[in-house]
Amino acid sequence: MLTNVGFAFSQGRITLKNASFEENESSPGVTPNGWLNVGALQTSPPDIQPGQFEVSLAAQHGDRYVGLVTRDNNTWEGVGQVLNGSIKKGSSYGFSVWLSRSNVYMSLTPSGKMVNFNGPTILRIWGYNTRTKRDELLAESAPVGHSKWVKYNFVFKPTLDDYDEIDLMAYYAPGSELKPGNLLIDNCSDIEQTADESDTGRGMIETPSDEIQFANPSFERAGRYASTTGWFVWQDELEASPSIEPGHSIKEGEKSAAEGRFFAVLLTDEGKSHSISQNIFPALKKDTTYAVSISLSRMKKFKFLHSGVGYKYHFSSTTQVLTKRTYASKKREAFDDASQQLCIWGVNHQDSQAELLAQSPLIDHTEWKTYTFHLKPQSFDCQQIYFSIQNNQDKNSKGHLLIDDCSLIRKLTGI
Ligand SMILES: [Ca+2]
Ligand SMILES: [Ca+2]
Repeated sequence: MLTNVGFAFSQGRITLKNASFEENESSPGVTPNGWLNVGALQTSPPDIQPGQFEVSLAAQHGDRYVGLVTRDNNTWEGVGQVLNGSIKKGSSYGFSVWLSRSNVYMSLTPSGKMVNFNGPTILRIWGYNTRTKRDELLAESAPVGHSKWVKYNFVFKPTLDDYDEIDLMAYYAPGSELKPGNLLIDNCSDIEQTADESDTGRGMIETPSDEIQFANPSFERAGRYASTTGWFVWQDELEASPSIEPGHSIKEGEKSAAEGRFFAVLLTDEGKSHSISQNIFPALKKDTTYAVSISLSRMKKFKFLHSGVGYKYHFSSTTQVLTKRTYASKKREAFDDASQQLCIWGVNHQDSQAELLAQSPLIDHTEWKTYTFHLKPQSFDCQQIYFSIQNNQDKNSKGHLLIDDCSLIRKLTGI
């Protein structure tokens, strides 16, 4: 009797190799030791995190974890492992894993655009029989939209075959098909046979409260123009392009940043305004109040440099195309005849409408000051935020505003 119990126990528990992804150094495009790369052919393997693509979340267990992405060309990453044993048709198994999503995962799309792979994903767990080549989707998680580690518990029961390999795959969360996303995985449990056959297939989670993080919130990512640095840019028929300073129109040492070294400059001219925007995740919810802080300043004199090469942008909610234009010669043009205010807009992607969520006062100071804004969408959820500038008393004025150091967007409760 005792022997039988012991036998059943050893049959019923499978320990994964390198289950916490500790055996490799942090590195882009590395298949973890003991695992297989089961992503699409001719695409890069997963990443050992943190430290790659601006992912900074500390490991849930040990020092490292694996990062998987979903791409805009219908491919996604995954890791698989041939098991030391197999999971049996008709038996139930318990398995847990810690999952998260990084708010920032800056990388190139297959077509070469630098974007933030921060969309939500789900984890799909597949069983695979290396002999019969049969596979089966054993379980999938709820959407992983949070940026903290959450333990997901799964119970699964193979129905078609026995499986001696399991594959952990990132896949688009419902409604986020073809969105660049990421899934962080750490600390896989043993796979353990269980008598519990309830709730087969779907992970159970507690959703933590969340904060929304801008990519490149302080404009420190190197790049001459904002568009290559995690922000979308719209120049509204202005001849000039929004710039990152110092280094373009402002000389090094002429104006220090509020935080770090660099800041962004928006211009306005006769009611046309530059704007910079980002898709955010999770979306701002209608009738919910959020707070964000942003540092603002201006220059007494500001002359934009139209240099020998400029860029013109075509813009949509998710993509941006730059075309180069060449100026005959360098010229400087003043954009400093009136103070400007920052406008913060929320955009709903389904109906492409924007709602003005908050405005600063007119910024007439040349030192940096931090303003805290309350954002409460009244009309719809907002998947995108953009900043523009104006002077509401002098709409035709020609001016500029310096922006730096955007905080996390925090949900406020009780308001
Ligand atoms: Ca780990
Ligand atoms: Ca900065």
